[in-house]
Amino acid sequence: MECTKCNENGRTIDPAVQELFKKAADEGIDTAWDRYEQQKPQCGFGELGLCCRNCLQGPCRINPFGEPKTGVCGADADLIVARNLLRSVTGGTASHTDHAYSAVQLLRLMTEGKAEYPLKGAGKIAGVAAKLGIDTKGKKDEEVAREIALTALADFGNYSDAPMKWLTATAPAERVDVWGKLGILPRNPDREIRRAMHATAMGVDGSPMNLLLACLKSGLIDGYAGLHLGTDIQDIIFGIPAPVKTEANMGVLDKNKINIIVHGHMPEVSEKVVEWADKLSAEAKAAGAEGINIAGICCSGNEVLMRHGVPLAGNFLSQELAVITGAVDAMVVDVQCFMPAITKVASCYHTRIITTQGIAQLPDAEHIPIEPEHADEGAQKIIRLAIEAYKKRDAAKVSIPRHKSEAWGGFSVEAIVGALSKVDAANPLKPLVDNIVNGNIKGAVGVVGCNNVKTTQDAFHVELIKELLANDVLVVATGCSAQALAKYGFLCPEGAQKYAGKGLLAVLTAVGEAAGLGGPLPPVLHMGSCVDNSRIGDLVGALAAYLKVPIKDLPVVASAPELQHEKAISIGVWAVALGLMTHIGLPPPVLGSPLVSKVLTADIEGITGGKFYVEGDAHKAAQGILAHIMQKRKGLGL
Ligand code: SF4
Ligand code: MSK
Repeated sequence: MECTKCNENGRTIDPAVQELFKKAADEGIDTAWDRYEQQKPQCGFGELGLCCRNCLQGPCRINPFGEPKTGVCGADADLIVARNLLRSVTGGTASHTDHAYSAVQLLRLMTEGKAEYPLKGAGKIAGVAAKLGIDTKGKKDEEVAREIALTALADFGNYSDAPMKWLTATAPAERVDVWGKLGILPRNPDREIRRAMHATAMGVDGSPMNLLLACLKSGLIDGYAGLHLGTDIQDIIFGIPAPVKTEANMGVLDKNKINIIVHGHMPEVSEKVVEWADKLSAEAKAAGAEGINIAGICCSGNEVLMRHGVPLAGNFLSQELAVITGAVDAMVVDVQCFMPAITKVASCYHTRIITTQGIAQLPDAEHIPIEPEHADEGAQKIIRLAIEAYKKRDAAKVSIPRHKSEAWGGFSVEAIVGALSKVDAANPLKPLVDNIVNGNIKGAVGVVGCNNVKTTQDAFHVELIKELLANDVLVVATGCSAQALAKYGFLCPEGAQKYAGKGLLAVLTAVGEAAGLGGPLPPVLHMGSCVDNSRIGDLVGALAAYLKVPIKDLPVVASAPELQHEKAISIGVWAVALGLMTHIGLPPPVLGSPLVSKVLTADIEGITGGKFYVEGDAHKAAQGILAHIMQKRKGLGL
């Protein structure tokens, strides 16, 4: 599918969403973009991070152009901004860590025979166990899996001052050393999250620099107690993803089938929905449908795309529009990134919104818990509710845009190394590194993160990546960024000819053909969901280890062009702690403090080797990223 120009309001370049805007307008339904207009002008103090509500003497706000320069307690702009930033990073960290904790508990219950999930990722167990120093000799997979789960839980129960094991076991040793010297190695992740909330309370930490160090620590908790832990455990439970073909955008919805959308982040929910949709397809047919069609939105979609090739209906800002097709019978949500507005939109149709997690309920939704011990029962109820809803579908209200693109997913590190090993079995990373050295590949960019109503949906992802690919930059993607790129043909082999520069195309073709794909690899490799950013971290760490240099010296950049969630900020802080320049298309609310802004975009480079790079124009951002890559190449003598 070709990307088209933005519609008249500059809202989106997605033609399917544009089409559905017209339907929404005809039917009098508001979406996030309409609500954004109603919010304008948004509060300038809030945008700059200069509002404090941390005690009941406030809210206090700092005037960046004059008085007052302090809040009632004397906190100035730097302190208020740094405190707000730490709360925001910690919010993102808590989200990922709680998500990972659920997966760990599920694995523990599975090893006690108490959870209705089979162990599908035996291939992951040995590698994770080796990193954690768990002896596997003579033990069954379930026994080792249990020790892995208990090791993770020991981190959450750690009452000593020793750093958390998952970090020291999985992060590059050079980084652990740097972070140790900075005094930011996290201990028990829950304790550190608690401490960050405490430090930012009224009358506790008054040092902006100390708070910024705490931000880095919080980023590390996100990286290792959230992302890495989450990916490792989910791969053990659900299997290591392998390349798989699918399709993306609203055209994947099928008017002849019962359409169920999985939305959120937890594969323990989306996997069960996929399983029971298949098992209950006869009931769907008995209701007059041709079958059950599961489609994804956000990272629940990414999880089942990576492991089963489940198609994508859209990314973050598409969620309401998917319901507006009138063809969605049920939307099943778990945690994070579903808008409270979806129940109101759904009330205009027959669509059932189904919540599944105790911490994430919606007043007008159906709540069907998916819990480890009763997941099958819950999933069956969900499918049957969707079948009932389908019977009430109003054909006159159904309009599914035809737009969709072929897309490939499933590029775990194991899958990428597997493909490279077809070129050099003894030394799989060698072909990649050789091509970086000879300049066929200039460098690599990991593009991640969300959509945000403040920027045209998908435009930044697409324009930035087009320019980087044309300049022979290898691109990997996760989250809603991967979904954006999926919609416009960046995730299929044909996209390589269209978008990749000569050098990059030669490499993608050589690896793709050696791996038996009969053509090039897609120009953008989909590495998974937001927690799967750990896969990007592992790939970058492996490259650094191969070259025997720190990550900060590699020609590698991270980018979140259209970020919206606190999780995107905490992931970004982790990337900066790893030593990566991290581009963001929108600034977080820190511009009210020249000190904090300077530390994040400049001074921190002298501490971790990474820094934030804020640029809201796609072309300028591409040029800035390319300049950084060339500078790093020069540093390596390339
Ligand atoms: Fe105002 Fe200080 Fe209270 Fe914040 S902590 S609301 S700046 S008095
Ligand atoms: S879902 S965090 S909108 S990427 Fe992971 Fe998408 Fe951002 Fe949510």
